[in-house]
Amino acid sequence: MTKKRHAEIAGAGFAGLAAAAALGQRGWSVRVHEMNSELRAFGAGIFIWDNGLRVLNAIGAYLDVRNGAFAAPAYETRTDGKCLSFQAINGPGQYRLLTMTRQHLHAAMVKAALAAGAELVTSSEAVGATPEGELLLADGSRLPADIVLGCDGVRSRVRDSLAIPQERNKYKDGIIRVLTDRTGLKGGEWDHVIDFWAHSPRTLRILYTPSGENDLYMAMMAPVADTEASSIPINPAPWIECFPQLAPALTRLGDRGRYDVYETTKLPYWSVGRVAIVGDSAHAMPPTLAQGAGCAITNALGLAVALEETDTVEAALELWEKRERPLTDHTQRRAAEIAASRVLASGMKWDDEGLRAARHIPTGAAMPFVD
Ligand code: FAD
Ligand code: 3HM
Repeated sequence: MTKKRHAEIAGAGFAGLAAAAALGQRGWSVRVHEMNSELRAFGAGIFIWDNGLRVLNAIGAYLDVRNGAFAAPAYETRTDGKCLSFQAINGPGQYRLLTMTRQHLHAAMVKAALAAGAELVTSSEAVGATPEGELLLADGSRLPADIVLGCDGVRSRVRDSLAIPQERNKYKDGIIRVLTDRTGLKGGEWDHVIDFWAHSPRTLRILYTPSGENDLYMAMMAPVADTEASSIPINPAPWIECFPQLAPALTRLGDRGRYDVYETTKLPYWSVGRVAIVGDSAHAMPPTLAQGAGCAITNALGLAVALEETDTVEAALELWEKRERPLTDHTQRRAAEIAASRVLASGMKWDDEGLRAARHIPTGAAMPFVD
């Protein structure tokens, strides 16, 4: 009998959990280290397009995700009160896009990783890795593995310990993400995803997103320079002035929400020796195409498949990056152009440039959806 191959993974976010489930399904022993004391998601809501849904299906998380997520019948853009684009979604032959709370997605993925046999360890902080395949923890332990994955997010310690050069960009806008309830905003048009933009009296935007039976996610974009609108706790006055129809939700936000500036990280290569950098640690992108997690989980599954298809870890890493990277690079580049130009204010284009990742069938995820 051959010994099970072993993976040590830093980070129990979407990338780490997808990798853990996909490797566990393929007979690996897997341990995931999460620095936080609880397994939970941070942030508010999330959009998962068809490509991400296919990955969730492949790792056994799809039904748990679909039950409790929201399938809006339409996605609109309204700028200064005018409807600039309207797309029916989630019907037969249409784009599939589920919206949900991050906690809902995370819980389903934790369940899938555990079902695949992964061990999930909390309060376990990674501080680095060696190219030979050791994960280094803050408590001084060195854990040998056949492969180490740095799924530890945009500020990845694993990546930085390997001195991989990074290209980083920040943008002029940022986003307050907040979850509230849908009281008073249900039924008819209030079941649509609506991208509200205002150019006067100032430039602000609210991506209004029903995200479950009672959950409403709002991604509230404000320029970094607009200190009044970007402040936390949220100051409702400038927002209500631009979007009076959302006053019922805007007046009950209290001290919820956080403001993050868009940022991008790009690496010249995604692996060093036996260490792979997966997810935001490798390719953080602005959220404008809602594909950061979609690409992260696609690449996590793609890596597990490449490891199954090749004889050595080195060959798998080469195949993986060659196969998965072009689409991630494209998506990151396009998301960055959209962030810099604010072109979404003139309506979403629903074209191949923007939706290439959404249309893509990820490696290892071509099977029919479970129902
Ligand atoms: P993370 O989600 O950051 O997870 C990293 C995990 O590692 C965390 O659990 C963290 O606690 C843990 N960790 C960190 N450091 C260590 C360490 N040293 N040791 C151990 N554990 C560690 N994507 C979409 O697909 N759809 C969207 O709608 C969408 N909306 C977005 C909106 C905004 C405003 C932003 C900023 C991003 C959005 N994204 C979206 C992108 C998405 O959030 C990320 O791409 C995704 O979270 C990346 O997952 P990850 O697992 O790589 O990293
Ligand atoms: C889901 C999502 N999509 C787009 C943006 C954006 O353009 O900032 C933010 C989001 O949370």
